[in-house]
Amino acid sequence: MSSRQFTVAAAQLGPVKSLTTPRPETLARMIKLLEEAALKSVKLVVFPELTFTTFFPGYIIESAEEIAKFFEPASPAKPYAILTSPNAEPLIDKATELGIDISFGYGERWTADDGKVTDYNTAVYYSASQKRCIAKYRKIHLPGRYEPDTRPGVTQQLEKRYFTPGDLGFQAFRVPGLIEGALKSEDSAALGASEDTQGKGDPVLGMLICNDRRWAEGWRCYGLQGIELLLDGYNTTAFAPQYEGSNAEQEDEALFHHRLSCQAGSYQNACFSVHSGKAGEEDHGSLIASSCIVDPNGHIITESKTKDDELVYATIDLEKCRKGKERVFAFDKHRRVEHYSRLVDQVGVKEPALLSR
Ligand code: CDV
Repeated sequence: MSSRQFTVAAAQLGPVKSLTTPRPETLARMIKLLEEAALKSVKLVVFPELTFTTFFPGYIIESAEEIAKFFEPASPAKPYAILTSPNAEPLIDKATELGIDISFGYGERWTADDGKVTDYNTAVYYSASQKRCIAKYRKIHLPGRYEPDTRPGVTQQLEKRYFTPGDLGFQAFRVPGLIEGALKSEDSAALGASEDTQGKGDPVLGMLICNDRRWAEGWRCYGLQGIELLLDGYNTTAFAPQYEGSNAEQEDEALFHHRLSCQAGSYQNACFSVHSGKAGEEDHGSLIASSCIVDPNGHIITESKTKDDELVYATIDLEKCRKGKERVFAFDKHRRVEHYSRLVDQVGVKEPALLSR
């Protein structure tokens, strides 16, 4: 094994049926997947967006008290209070016992020091070797709408109602303990100033959540930090009665766009990526499966075969990121930032002026 190899997994979950599905039931399923991961020598397991519950933004929930049940409290004094929440602690304990890092999604209710409360769609990275969370990401691209669609029988997508866009940006982070012999800052200080340390340290990771994977901007922010492995959890609608096409046609198209986004993002930023979905029929609607692991050439190495709980795993070699990073996507050689200002100065589309007759 090259020194930059380790085994990663997407822990796909089948449906979490309803708003009242008992939490311990779902936790037990997650722990079972972790135990399976241990048998396969997996070092990192990625769970879906809003892992612990049904996809609650698919429902119209009127009562503030009911909504609160889907959020975990956090604050500057306790940014990772999720670790000791009864809704998550048994999973954390199991990850620590098995020595497996995990990332998972949940609704985060953040109370700032001035008392302001903000709700986010959040994912964290828990390092088993450090026994703590070493990174947090808050979903930036929130799809759907604020006001429910009032047409009878439609599938709702109300993320703009329940969440505020994330405020943490796309911050890559290094993960200790995954690779033996990774270059550390002390070693690098002893090297000559001209020695290239890129691709030699502890792995560089980043997180996205569901809809974010469709936006090249987030991927590139990570690409510019040398990302080697991107983690992404999702709940993606397979079909909805208000959209055109049969259910099968819509699902095929949803799967095509899911794969296209994951494969393009990995290729264009020369990184591996793990995509972990919640799949199947929940009470609000139907979700695609196809949890997958993608290599830096954009190939899907492995993909789920069911819409149930399923561990999708592969051994990856981060050395394989070097080719793309040093040739086609050697950013330092080929990017032309003098032409990219529109990307940050403009949000919506401005077409060129109309032509005259
Ligand atoms: N949870 C999501 O972000 N879902 C969106 C759907 C609504 C399109 C997604 O991009 O997969």
